[in-house]
Amino acid sequence: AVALEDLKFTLQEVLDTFKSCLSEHKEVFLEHYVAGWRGLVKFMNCLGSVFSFISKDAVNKIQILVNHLNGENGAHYVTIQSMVKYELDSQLVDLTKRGSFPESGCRTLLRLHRALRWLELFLERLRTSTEDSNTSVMCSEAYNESLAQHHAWIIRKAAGTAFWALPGRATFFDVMNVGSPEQVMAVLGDTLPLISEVYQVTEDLYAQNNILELP
Ligand code: 1Q0
Repeated sequence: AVALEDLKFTLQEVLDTFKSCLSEHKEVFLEHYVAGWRGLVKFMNCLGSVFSFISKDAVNKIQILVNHLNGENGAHYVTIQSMVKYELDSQLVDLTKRGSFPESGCRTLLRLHRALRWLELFLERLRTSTEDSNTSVMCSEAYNESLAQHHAWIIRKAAGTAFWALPGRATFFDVMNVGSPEQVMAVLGDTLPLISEVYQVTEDLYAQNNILELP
């Protein structure tokens, strides 16, 4: 049975999870990163079934990472930094074309990482929006500036169609469940810098290792 509390979602909790991602040495804990994504998916599921093709893919990728974490080599997957080092050193990553390692932690996390950039751009728009701002427009602008560049035409088409089904700003804020629009804005203002930091740390790590374009 699913407990009621599990269904109740608050934006604050999800954003707090991203807060706990970073260690004092700026390493990213995979467990918390994945938990953050779980929360986001829960939120997306509240928005309606048109988004289920998106949440299915996200859930699938989350599960791949959880399996690595719980697997016999789980100790190497504690942080994104240790994961990258381990998988590259042990040649567990397809670097140029898909082959033996379609479920490497590195390529799987890269997909979520790119989506995190979308989230950052979208939440930034939401934070600076006004009552008459259109969520579908904000969402597609954020998408076109980020994830879309990594997606085939058919996916872009499907995503674009789904965006038109997004609820309006007021509903969005209700579902977030943090209180008044002013409180939503405050929470966004507090946590966006943390999401940006997690994004940037990961981006730099991937750039240094030359793995930003993994197939
Ligand atoms: C609220 C609306 C959500 C819109 C999310 C935008 C993302 C659109 C992505 C559409 C494509 C999904 C279908 C699968 C694509 C895969 O081909 C692709 C590449 O993977 P692969 O294995 O084929 O190389 N996968 C991805 O790019 C990963 C996409 C993950 C998207 C996860 C989105 C999770 C969204 C959460 C909603 C949060 C709403 C934020 C509001 C504030 C709440 C804190």
